[in-house]
Order: sequence, then C-alpha cells, then structure tokens
Amino acid sequence: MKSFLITAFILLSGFLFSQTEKTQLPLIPQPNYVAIAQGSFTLSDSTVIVAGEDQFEANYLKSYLKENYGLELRIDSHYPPFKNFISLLTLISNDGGNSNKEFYDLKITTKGIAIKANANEGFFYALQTLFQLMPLDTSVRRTVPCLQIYDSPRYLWRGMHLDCSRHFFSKDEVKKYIDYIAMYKMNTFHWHLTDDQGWRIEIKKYPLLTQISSQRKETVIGKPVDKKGQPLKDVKYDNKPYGGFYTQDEIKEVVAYASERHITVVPEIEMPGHSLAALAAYPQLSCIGGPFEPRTTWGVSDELFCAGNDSSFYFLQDIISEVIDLFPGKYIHIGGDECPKVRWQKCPKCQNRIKEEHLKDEHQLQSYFITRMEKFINDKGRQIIGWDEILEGGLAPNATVMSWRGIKGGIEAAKQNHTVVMSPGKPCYFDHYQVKDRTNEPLAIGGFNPIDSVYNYDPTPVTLSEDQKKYILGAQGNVWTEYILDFKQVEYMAIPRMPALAEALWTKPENKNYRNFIERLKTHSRVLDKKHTNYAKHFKLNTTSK
Ligand code: TNX
Repeated sequence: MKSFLITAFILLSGFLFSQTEKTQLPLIPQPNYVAIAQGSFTLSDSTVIVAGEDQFEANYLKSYLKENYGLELRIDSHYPPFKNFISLLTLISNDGGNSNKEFYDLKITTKGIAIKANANEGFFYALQTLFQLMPLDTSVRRTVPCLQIYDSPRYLWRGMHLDCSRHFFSKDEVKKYIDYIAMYKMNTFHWHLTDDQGWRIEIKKYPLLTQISSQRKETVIGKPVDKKGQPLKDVKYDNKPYGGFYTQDEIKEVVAYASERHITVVPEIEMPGHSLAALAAYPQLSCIGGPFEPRTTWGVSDELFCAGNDSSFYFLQDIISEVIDLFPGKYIHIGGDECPKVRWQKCPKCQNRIKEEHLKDEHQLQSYFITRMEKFINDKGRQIIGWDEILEGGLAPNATVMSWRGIKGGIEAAKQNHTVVMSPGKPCYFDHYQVKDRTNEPLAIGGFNPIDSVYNYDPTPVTLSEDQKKYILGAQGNVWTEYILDFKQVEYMAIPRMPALAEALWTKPENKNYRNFIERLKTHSRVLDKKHTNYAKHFKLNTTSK
C-alpha cells in the first residue's frame, strides 16, 4: 500500500529524480528515494516547530538551529502547518506498532518542512538529513531545496566500535564519537571496556578493578613485533604510567546521551581471555595464581580466567550484574576472542572440570565457559554476543556471533540459525592503513582497508540461502587503539571510513555509487571542517585509494 502511494505521489507531483541531481545534495548516507522539486524554503525567526513540547527531537532541532544559525524558534503543538513551519507528525499505522521505526518521510515545499515518521528514530534521521542539507558556511545557509525523501535503512545493525582499553578516551570524547555515529544514521556503539592493557569501568563490588587494573606502569613505544609478526627483542618503553576509567555516573551519562540519539551501547567485558588487567588485581582467579600486572605491550597474553574455579564465574557474574544495570540494551558482548589454551591444558582444576563435565578438550571448555555465562545473562533477560571464536567447541544456544576473522564464522553461525554481525578485518578494521603509501601516515597496526573497499562492502554473503541471509543483522567498523594515541587520531582513522560504511549499511545497492559518494563527501567535508574534525583527506585528491 505504502509503495502504491509513493508511486502515485511521484506520478502526480511531477518531482524530478536523477543521479546528477542526487549529486547536488550532500547527503550521507544516500537516502533510498529522493525527488528534487522546483524552489526552496528559507528558515527565519518566525518559522514554527510544530511538535509536542516535550519531544526530544523537537528540542534537539530547536537547539541545533540556535547553536548553528542563531535562530530562536518556538515549539507549538497547536500551530496549523500551513506556512513557515517545520512539522514533526507521527504516522498513524494500523499494524499494531510493527511499522519500521527508522522510516522517515521528509517533504520540503516553499511553505515549510513536513516530517513524518512512525517513531522518534525516524524523526531523528529526518533531522540528520535536514542538517546535512543546510550548509554551515555560506550565505544561503538557512535555505533548503524543495524535495521529497522517503527513507529507511537496509540493515538493522549499523555499528561502530571503539577500544578504550589500549588507549583511554574521556567521556566527552566518547560523546563526540557518538555524535559522528548519529550524524551518519548508525545505531550501535560497541564500547570495548576491558582488555589485558587496562580495565575501564567502575565496578562497585570490586574496587581493585579501578585501583589496580585501570593503570599500567608504562607503555611500549612503537611496534613490539617485526614485519612477520615475530616479537622483537629490543623493545622500548616510555616509563610513563598510563590509566583511566569511567565512573558508573559517567557511563550512565554516555548511555543516556547515546540513547537520545537512538544509539544502543553494547558494552564489552572480555572473558575468558584478554583479561590480564583484571587478573592483576584478582590473581587468585587465574590458573597459575600470579603475580601479574596490566600488560604494557600489545599482543595476546597466555593468562586467562581459570575455568575450573567456580569463583571466576561468581566474579564475572557480579560484574555482569552491575553492567546490566548500567546498559539497558539487549546485548552484552562477552568477548571470547584469542583465548590461548596453554594454561588450561596444565591446570588441574581446569582438567578436572573437563572430566566432570564430560568435555572433549579445552575448546569445549571454552564453550562450557561461555554457555555458563550465557545462561546467567539470559536469565537476566539479555542476550550475549561474542567474537567468532565462540563457535569453537560449540556455540552457546542463543549467542549472536561477531565475525572478525573474515566472514567464515558469520557464515557458519547463520547456517546454525544464529544471528550475525559482520566485522571482517578486511574491510571493517579501521585501525588498518587507509592508503597504500604509508610515508605520511601515522603508525598503524598494518593491513590495508581503503575507503572504496569499505564503501563497496556488502555484509550479506552470497553463498547463504535466502532464509540464512536473514540472520545477518548488519556490520560494524572497529577502531582498535594499540597505535591510536589520542582522539584526533581516532577521528583520522575513523572518518571518512565511518560514513563509507554507514552508506554501505543504510543505502540499497541500486542506490549506491562510489564516485557519487566521493563527490558528496567533498561537499559534506565542509561540515567536518566546521567541527574541526581531523578526518583523513586523501579522498579529495582522487577517487581511488592508491
Ligand atoms: C584482534 S578483533 C583483536 C584485538 C586487536 C585487534 C587489532 C579481536 C576480537 N581481537 O584484540 O586489538 O586485532 O587489529
């Protein structure tokens, strides 16, 4: 019915639509239907926002216009939207609330701006589109072209990750990162909060996690491995203590900030591996008993939680209980990646567990570990997501898999009817280099993920059946920070690969075009300049990634 109405509307209204005209609109991600009409609308002091006064989106619009254009607009729920208005009207659906929450309908005529959506998500995305249409830096900046946009995303999970363990980013920097995620209509922020090199979340029951685990005594300088990945003998350290953590109040503030922007925060608490920082404070939960200190170099540690000791589970369950109270989203990320088995192989308690539980080997012990934690998390009404190693030894019954070692794990999980988030190293790791010539690039972990390969990424493997394809929720860009020392460098590595991925996940393949994207990005970069974003500018020189 909706598509019939849209077609009828296009035929009757005489709106024009062509690829060239799309180019003129600096929108990222490209909306799925755009028709440009004659004329324009100019916002003025007397423009009225027609919406409920307590609606977040109406107030968000009001403050954006004040901050960027000095306009002080009134919000009035009774003002009839005949002329000089921006209206936010909820579509009345008769499907019991099943309609797409992220859909929006944005119509600009010479009389005003009418936004319709099923839910606040749709209003929020319509406003992002509107903001991108309003240049921040020219004399015609309050004027927007007449047009009609109908839009909704291709994928449900449009994610960005940030590693705050290897290097720490303040609450305000994390909020800035969330602003970028919001601007590109992405909806998931994966917050990597714990790792070998630092524990970053306050847990009231275990104060040593912030007193000891959040601090490392120094940090390795440069790369601790050679070109082949072999450890170097001669590594240098900076002799500077490094640390930081988020208090629970700060976490709540970030989660609330994200939630207003319709972004779900997925916290990651690593287990059973990548946990040396936690074990430095609680060494009795390891297999060999310590002593340990938070890791000062990069790479993977052999130490991990002892799977034969019930106290490891009680400890992690206490932590997860506090985490669940702080993060209202459906998913808790339990890590599960890169978990060496050498300690478990030699540990009498772990071997005893293998015997008692009739497990075959240490891989099945890892599966036992994750399944036991999954049961606890499911009983609290939440779902686990983990890196693709959680497939080894058998997948926990309700787990979602984040596929990072290529797409194999994702394919395997979808075949087992488990939901999947694709995040293969190529092209989703934004800690890799973005251009071939590394001469002027900051030191990065390695690899090569140019913007065009990010843009052209399609997360749905062609080898899956139509039924299995439904398990692919979407994809995510990961920003690991071993070699990313400050937030300016986060911006450099993430942007513009983040908007490229945003378009890959939002826009239907038939509406995508790489050259067109680069042209839009060039215009859009004025917005980034205005924000003083330290984005990578290679795309301005050419449209290829050499
Ligand atoms: C692999 S991705 C890791 C991280 C590193 C990253 C560097 C994953 C699950 N584990 O611990 O930071 O590579 O690219």
